[in-house]
Amino acid sequence: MNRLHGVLLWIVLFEVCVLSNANFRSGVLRIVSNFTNKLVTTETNVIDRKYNITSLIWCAVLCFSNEKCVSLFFLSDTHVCQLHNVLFVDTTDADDRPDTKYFQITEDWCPYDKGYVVYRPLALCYKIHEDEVAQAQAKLTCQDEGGILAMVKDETTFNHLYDFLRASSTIRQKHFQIGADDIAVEGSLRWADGSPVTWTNWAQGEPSHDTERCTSMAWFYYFKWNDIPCSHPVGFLCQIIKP
Ligand SMILES: [Ca+2]
Repeated sequence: MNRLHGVLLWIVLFEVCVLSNANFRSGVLRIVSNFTNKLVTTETNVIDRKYNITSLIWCAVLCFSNEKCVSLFFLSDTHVCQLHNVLFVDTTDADDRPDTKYFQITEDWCPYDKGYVVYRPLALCYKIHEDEVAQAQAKLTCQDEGGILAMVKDETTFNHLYDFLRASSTIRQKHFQIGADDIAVEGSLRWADGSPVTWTNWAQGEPSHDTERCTSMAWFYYFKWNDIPCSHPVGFLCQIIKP
């Protein structure tokens, strides 16, 4: 893989045969170039680590074959393939490690070139916006990208977003708006797609005020929910559902 040195963005499209069920699926492997020669060594988000993997393509096949795999480190000198259930976004969480490359896997329906991350078990992809804006602007920004504010309709979705937000230092201590509000009818919380909110994950003592009609995942509540004023500028999460 030495020929890839110096390539800032390398995308390869290929068909992956999933040996367990013989289905063919198409996937995209995208280098996360700012992590070149860096390795995240914390074990928290490792879902598998394989040795004697001599090629990047084989490492990618292992990742595509594991539905929870979101990203991989490939150590080309020692032939180690390390799979993760999240995408890391902060290089300060990684150690220097020569001959290492980091890749995000994604699918062609997910606009990874705009910063979206696919999570196959939920058939959705999502994007963190760290810029802090009021809910109306957050909604517009998601719409401009072909998405909507993220809907956290069940515990499985929450757990994945929790893992993702907790995995990187720069986002671990920020609040993120999600797409639940009761702007239309006070006291009747609805998701961004208009469906009623049935599963909730409020932090203790929340929701706290009738005037707080939008919702954020609050870092100081370990990303459990806090009702907030809709005019309050906060980061936000967009999502795109698999067509
Ligand atoms: Ca509140």
